[in-house]
Amino acid sequence: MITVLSGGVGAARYLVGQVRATPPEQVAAVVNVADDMTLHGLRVSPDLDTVVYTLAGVVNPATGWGRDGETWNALDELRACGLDAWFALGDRDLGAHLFRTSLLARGLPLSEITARMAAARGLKCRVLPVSDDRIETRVTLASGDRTGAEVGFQEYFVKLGHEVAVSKVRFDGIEDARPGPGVLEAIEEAEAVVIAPSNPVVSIDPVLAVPGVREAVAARRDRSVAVSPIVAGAALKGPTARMLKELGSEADVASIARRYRDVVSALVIDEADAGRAGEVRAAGVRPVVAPAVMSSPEAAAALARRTVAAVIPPP
Ligand code: FO1
Repeated sequence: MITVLSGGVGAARYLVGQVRATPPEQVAAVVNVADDMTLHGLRVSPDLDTVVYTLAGVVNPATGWGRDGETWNALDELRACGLDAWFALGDRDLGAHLFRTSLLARGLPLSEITARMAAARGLKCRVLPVSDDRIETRVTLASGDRTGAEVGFQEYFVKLGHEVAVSKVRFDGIEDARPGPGVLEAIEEAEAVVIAPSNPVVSIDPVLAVPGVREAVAARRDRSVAVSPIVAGAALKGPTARMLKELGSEADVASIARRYRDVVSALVIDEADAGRAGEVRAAGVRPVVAPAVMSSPEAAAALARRTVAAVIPPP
């Protein structure tokens, strides 16, 4: 089993490579749920949907989230009713949200619903929400006319276009959250645990912060490896580099190594960062230099092979 701790778009692209590099039945994605929210009465789970849609080959290729071939009639109707519909739920995507929300209302846990959605899409790998409990990322704004206000993650990310500075991130509900079914086992029994190239602050931290998860990964440190989401001082996607700096870290591979050193023994860094391998080593993490920009599924598969090989001893 190869277990991949995952956020949204970056992780989904890495997972496409992992299921090419490894039999998909032997891959488990443990996915962040702290970006989730309730909107128009619907339960939205962006990272779970991004992972499932991407692995199923039905994701919107232009955005990396949402469905391909999407139409927006329902959104247009909401706006026609006068609603400030800032979060774009497409007509096809709404189907998935109706399914998830109605089954949650019948008392099914998110893990069971996600397993059904993944199986219905023909996925052979496991997609495990890190928790069935509600965890909500809350962000304190540090610039603009709402400085000091705390908002939900999607309000910061989508409504405010992640253009405002942030001074604090916290995960509401995390202390009482329990790991979802199969999550700790997937970490304990894995041949390799991979931290995907996702935003460390808002995608990986809320996975590791679920009580028991960080400890389980740390116990497998020799078999755990991260893929740097930072290449040459910039994020592959989204506001990762800026968030790291705003919250007091550097946006470079050495800082990623320091952040993860208690849970991983190796860090995959891009060839562009080969010159900084010594700083990664000085942080107590083995650097592995490999092309880390996933420009195609083949490139993602090659990255997954190099990543897993970094912590699995040769036979
Ligand atoms: N991201 C945007 O930038 N704008 C949107 O309107 C938007 C809608 C949306 C709907 C469903 C979904 O699953 C994801 C959506 N996302 C949107 C992406 C989402 O905000 C991000 O993927 C994350 O939560 C960050 O990982």
